[in-house]
Order: sequence, then structure tokens, then C-alpha cells
Amino acid sequence: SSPDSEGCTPELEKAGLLNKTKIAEGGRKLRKNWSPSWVVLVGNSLVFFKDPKSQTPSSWKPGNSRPESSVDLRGAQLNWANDLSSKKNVCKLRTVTGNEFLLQSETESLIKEWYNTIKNVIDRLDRE
Ligand code: I3P
Repeated sequence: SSPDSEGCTPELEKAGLLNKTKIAEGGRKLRKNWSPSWVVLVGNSLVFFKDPKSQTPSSWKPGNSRPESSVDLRGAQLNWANDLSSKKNVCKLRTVTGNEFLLQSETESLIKEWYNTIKNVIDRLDRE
């Protein structure tokens, strides 16, 4: 295990650029507003940042820019959701609090990596 795996700094699992829209807040449907988002999977959270052009995986550090929003993955559900958009490669993340997000990439391999990585975190949290 890495030096900090039992410390208080959560491990960064993945970071990258995805298209994102929130489609529900507390179970209440929202109007879609797709925008590119810098997405960081760190610890039990998926964290969204604006201004993706100023970010790269190697330069991102916790605390060096303010997140737009953050999603607790404990109890969350992730499913493919190509029926919910005219875009391809879409998946839907639903939190326990009833917030729903669509995540999308034009690159199939990229969204599949994200899907698998987020799924693994959700499954790990389910077993805790
Ligand atoms: C929406 C916009 C979205 C589209 C959505 C539209 O229109 O075109 O991109 O979602 O489709 O309603 P507006 O800009 O007027 O809000 P997708 O790109 O995911 O298809 P929807 O209503 O069928 O979800």
C-alpha cells in the first residue's frame, strides 16, 4: 500500500475531462445544461471543477482550486444511460440524496474507464 493509505489524505484515483449535466436535485428533475467539467475521483468522492483548460492530471492537487461541486459515492448508483440523451457514451450517477448527473465522453474507451473506476469505488463502499 502507498505511504498515505492509512493517513488522512485521500488517494487520487482518477482525473480527467468529461461532459457533465445535472438532471435531478433531491429527486426533482432539472433542465439539462451540458458543460465540460474537470472530474476528479478522490477517496469516496467525485469532485467537479470548472475551467478544465487550466487543469491537468499531473498539476491537480487537493486544495489548489475550488471545486464546483462534489458527490459522495457511498450508496450511489451508476448505470449506462444512452436512452437519456441524444449523445453517445452516457452514464448516469445517482446519489443517495437523489441528485442525478449524466457523464459523457465522445471517446468510448475513456467513459468506460471512468465507468469501471467509479463502479469499483461504489462497490468497495457497499462492502464496508
Ligand atoms: C436541451 C439541450 C440538451 C438536450 C436536451 C434538450 O435543450 O439541447 O443538449 O440533451 O434534450 O432539451 P435546451 O438547450 O433548450 O435546454 P442531450 O444533448 O442530452 O440530448 P432532452 O430534453 O431530450 O433531454
